[in-house]
Amino acid sequence: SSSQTQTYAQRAAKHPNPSAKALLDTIERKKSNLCVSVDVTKGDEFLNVIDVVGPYVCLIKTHVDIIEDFETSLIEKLQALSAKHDFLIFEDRKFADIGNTVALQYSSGVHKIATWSHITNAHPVPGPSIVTGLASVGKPLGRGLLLLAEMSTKGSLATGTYTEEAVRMARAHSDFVIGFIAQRRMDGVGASAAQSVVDEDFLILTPGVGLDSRGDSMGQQYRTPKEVVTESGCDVIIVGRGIYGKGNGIDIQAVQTQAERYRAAGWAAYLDRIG
Ligand code: 6AU
Repeated sequence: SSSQTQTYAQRAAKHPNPSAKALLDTIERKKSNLCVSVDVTKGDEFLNVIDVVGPYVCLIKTHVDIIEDFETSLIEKLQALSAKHDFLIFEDRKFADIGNTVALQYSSGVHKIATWSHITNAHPVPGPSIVTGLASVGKPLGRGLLLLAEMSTKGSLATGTYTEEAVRMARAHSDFVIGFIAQRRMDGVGASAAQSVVDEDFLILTPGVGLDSRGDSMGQQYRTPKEVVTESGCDVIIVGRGIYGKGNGIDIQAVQTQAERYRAAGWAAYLDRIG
C-alpha cells in the first residue's frame, strides 16, 4: 500500500532518515499532525506561545531571523521546551543559493541553524547543488531537508514541470531530502514508467491552513485540514495566524484553545484518510 493509506507508525518503523522517523514517531505518540508556525518578533512571546501550544504539536516551525531580541540563550530555552513537550524543531529558512553559500548559512552566522533545527527547507531553484551543499552540513548531524515543490500563495510559479523536477531532485537525494512543502501528495509525480517509486516515502508538510479564513491581504491562501489531509493526502498541517492570532498582543488562553482545535481537526482528517 502507498504511504497515503499507511499509518504514521507503520511509516516510522521503516523510514531510513533519523529526523523523518523521529517526526513520524512523535506524530503517532502525541496523536498530532499539527505544526505551529510561531511567526512573532519578541523572544518572550515566542517562548510563551511555544510553551502553551507544545502539548498539542508534533513540530514547532520557526523564522528565527524575525526575532528582534535574538540571543543564543533563546535557542537553549527552545530546546528545553522541545524536551518538556516532546516536539521537533523546523527552522523555515527557505535556502535558495549556491551550495557553498547555503552550507555556510546553515552552519554558521548568528543562528547556527544546523546545530538545533531537526528539519529545514530549501527552494529547488538552484538545482541539485543546493541539496548536496546543505547535506554536507546536515547529513552527519542526522538532519532532514524539505524541498519547496509548491507554494500556498496566489500566482505561485512553483507548478507543473518545476514541481516535477523538485520531486526528481528529492528522489535522487532521498538520504537527506525527507519530503516537501507542498499542497498535495507527490507519490509518483515526475516519475517515468521505468522508475520504481513504490518504496519512496516523502513527507508532505502543508502551509496555508485555516479553519476560519480563506486568505489574507498579502496573497496567502488557506484550506481546511480536511481539504489538506483527507482530500489532498498531506501529512502535517502548518498553522500560524489561525492559532496565535492576527492582532497586537497575544491572548494565551485563545492560543491554547485554537491549538487543541487544530490538533483535533488534523487528527480527525488523518483518521478519515486511512479509513
Ligand atoms: O498560517 P500563516 O499564514 O500565518 O503562516 C504560514 C507559514 C509562514 C510561511 O512562511 C510558511 O508557513 N509558508 C511556507 C513554508 C512553511 O515554507 C511555504 C508556503 O508556500 N506558504 C507558507 O505560508 O511562516
